[in-house]
Formats: sequence, C-alpha cells, structure tokens
Amino acid sequence: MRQPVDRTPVWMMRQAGRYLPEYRASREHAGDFLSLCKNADFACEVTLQPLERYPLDAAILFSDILTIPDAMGLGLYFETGEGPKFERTVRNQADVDALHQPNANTDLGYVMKAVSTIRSALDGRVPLIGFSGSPWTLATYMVEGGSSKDFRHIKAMLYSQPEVLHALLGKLADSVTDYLNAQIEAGAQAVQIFDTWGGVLGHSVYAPFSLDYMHRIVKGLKRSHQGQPVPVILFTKGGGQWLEAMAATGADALGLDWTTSLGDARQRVGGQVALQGNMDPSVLYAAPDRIREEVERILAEYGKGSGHVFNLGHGIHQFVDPEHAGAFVEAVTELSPKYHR
Ligand code: 1CP
Repeated sequence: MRQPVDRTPVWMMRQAGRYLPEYRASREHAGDFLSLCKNADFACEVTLQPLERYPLDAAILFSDILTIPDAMGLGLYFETGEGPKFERTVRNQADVDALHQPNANTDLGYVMKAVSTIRSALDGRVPLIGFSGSPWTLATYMVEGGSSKDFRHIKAMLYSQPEVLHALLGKLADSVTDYLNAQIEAGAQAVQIFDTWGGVLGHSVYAPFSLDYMHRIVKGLKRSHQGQPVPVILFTKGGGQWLEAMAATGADALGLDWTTSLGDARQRVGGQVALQGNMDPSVLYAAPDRIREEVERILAEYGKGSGHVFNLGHGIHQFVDPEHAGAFVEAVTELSPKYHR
C-alpha cells in the first residue's frame, strides 16, 4: 500500500449495479438479485460489466453484505422496489443463541465459488476486492429485520440490553473473520469492511459497539496470501471524527465519505494508512464538466504523492447516467498524473 504510481487508481463503490442497463438485463435473466449472487457465472458476469465500460483499477466481488445473516438462518429476501428483509429478527439472548455459526466454505460456498470464478476470468487484469459488512452494520439489519431510518430496535437494545448486543456482535465478528479469510483463500486480493451504519452511533459508543469488533476482525485476518500482501480497507460512513482510532486497528487503508476533508484526513492519518474516497456520489447527477471540476478539487486537496485511491464517498446511485460515471473515471485518469510527477 501507498506504493508510488503514475496516476491515482480509481474504482467505484457499488460499481456493478442498477444504474447499468446491462446489470438490469442480467438480473432479469437470472430472475432476481439473490439468484445473481448465488450463481457464480452470473456473479462473474455482473462483476465484469463496469470493467468493460470503464478503465477501472479494481473489480469488487458481486455479492451482498447480508449473505452472513442469511447463512445464520434469518431468511433473507427482497421484494421488488424495496430493500432487503429478513423473515426472522434478533431481539433477545435466545434469538442470538439460536443463530447458526456459518461455515464460510460450505454455507457460503457459493460466494467462494464466485470469487474464484471472477479471479480466473479477470486473468490478472486488475485486482479483485472481497468484502463483508461490519458486525455493527450487519446487526442493524438483523435486529431491525431490514433497512431502517431510525434504528429504533437496535438502539433500544444497545442502551437497555448491551450484553445481548455484545453477544450478537461477537458471533458476527467470528463469522466475518472466517468469511473474509475464506474469500482471501479463494482469491480476493484485498478486502473491504463496510461499516455503512457506524456513523449513526454516538461518540462514546462507536468504539465499543463497532470499532472494537472491526479491530478484532483485522487482527484475525490473513494479511498475505501466496506471497502477496492482502490490504484491508475499513470504511465507516460518517466516521470522519474517528480516523485516528480506525488507523490504530492496523488496517492498511481507510474509506472516507464526502463529509470529511481529504486534505485534513491526510494530515491526521496519511502517514499510517492509505485513503480511499471521497466524492459525493450525487456529484454524478451533474454534467461531465462539473464532475471533472470536482475530481480536480479532490485531487488537489489530497495533493502530490501516493496513498490515495480515488472512489466515491459511498455507493453509486441507481439513477446516475452511466456516461457520467464514465466522465468521472476519465477525469481521474486524465487529471491525476500531474500529482505523481
Ligand atoms: O435490486 C437489485 O438489483 C439489488 C440491489 C443491490 C445490489 C446491486 C443490493 C441489495 N446489493 C447489491 C450489491 C452489493 N451490495 C455490492 C456489490 C458490489 C457492486 O455492486 O459492485 C456490495 C459491495 C454491497 C454491499 C452492501 N449491501 C452494503 C454496504 C455498502 C453500502 O453501499 O453501504 C449494504 C448496506 C447492503 C445492504 C443492501 N443490499 C441491497 C440494498 C439495496 C442494500 C441497502 C439497503 C439499505 O439502504 O439499507
């Protein structure tokens, strides 16, 4: 990590997905979203789609963070036009005790098969990133039973039954560690932990309920495979105030959303970790000239030298015009070389 480069590398969170017409066609062909994830050939096909359109520097496994809770026995399903849902929720200690501890290579073997299929199809073109949700972020879906706006049930649990939540987070940390190590063995060349909902935690509870479990995972991961280092990227959306603590976990890179200044972040932790981000994905609704201006601003804010992986500050939205995503990638490749001379 932080090796010298000729230009800033770039990929996009959620780069394979609904904004691409070819993705929508594959999903229709497969039947539904989960069938895309559970069939290695479909998962491979959609992983490669954005790479065929844009000169991206990484592929990210096509899957979902909710594969783990599904394998624990909660019954994941999607209703068209709605977010993910679970048939069963986790609300007390008996529910936590009843969770199955998944075996990554059997219960989640379809993910490992997708990883190895994608890795061979890529044939060394660009590295493949594997991923998982953080324990806290997974727990929000498991306790709420799906997406949430107010996190009512999990926050009630945090403040009134913290021991139950810790038991759940501990089980999840073990599962995530096994799952990511299995992805690394199957061929993932870097792994990202998505803590999408870490930023909804209060300042005093972020560390005990999210960061400490990610730290435990980072310590349990294989950091190299077949002689190659396997970088670990931590992304807490809304986590800008905790960067020093996140860097202290020993992660190789931190993902930043757009609410944090990349220049400040570099001053604070740039000597320890690489930084990934951080354009507001909504900039992609603007015209290509405006996108280019924003890319230039972010490059200038980071300044000269290596250690920056360009990305969006969160996943690309489904209503973005694919040509605008192309303008973004092109702007990074054209404008960044001067920062590396
Ligand atoms: O209708 C569809 O086709 C399903 C939409 C969809 C897609 C394309 C979902 C359901 N998941 C995915 C793929 C996905 N999810 C990837 C694949 C990589 C890629 O597209 O290039 C990744 C990395 C994820 C991770 C994920 N799933 C996160 C963490 C990242 C993030 O964006 O914050 C989260 C929170 C989820 C849960 C989830 N799964 C799907 C949706 C729509 C959601 C979000 C629901 C919510 O907002 O609460």
